[in-house]
Amino acid sequence: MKNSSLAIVLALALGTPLAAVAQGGTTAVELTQEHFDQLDVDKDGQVSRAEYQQYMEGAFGRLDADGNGRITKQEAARVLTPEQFAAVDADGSSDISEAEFMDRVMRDFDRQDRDKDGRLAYH
Ligand SMILES: [Ca+2]
Ligand SMILES: [Ca+2]
Ligand SMILES: [Ca+2]
Repeated sequence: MKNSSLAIVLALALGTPLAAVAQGGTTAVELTQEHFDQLDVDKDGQVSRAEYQQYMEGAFGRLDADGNGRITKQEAARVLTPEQFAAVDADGSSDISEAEFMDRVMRDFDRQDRDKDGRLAYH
């Protein structure tokens, strides 16, 4: 599954699988207004890097059910396919550290931020 990184992020952040989005071979995974509203904490119509980072740190905490600082396959099973899990587990240790998680999601932010102004705007 290529270019599914935003789907991974959203699945992790929102705690819901986005299997439907990944169907049909499309790579155009878009934030819905609902997703966007959850990320846009100060409701200025844009998701800043800080808002995104804060949200993702919270998402990591929610997924790390036993609070040991690592997301295991079991903890992620609800939201990630094995392929998505492997993509985030950069060092192949079979669990996702907070560093691996944040590295992945912040890279996704930068990729989505096409005009590089540090914000994502809903369109
Ligand atoms: Ca905002
Ligand atoms: Ca854990
Ligand atoms: Ca790892």
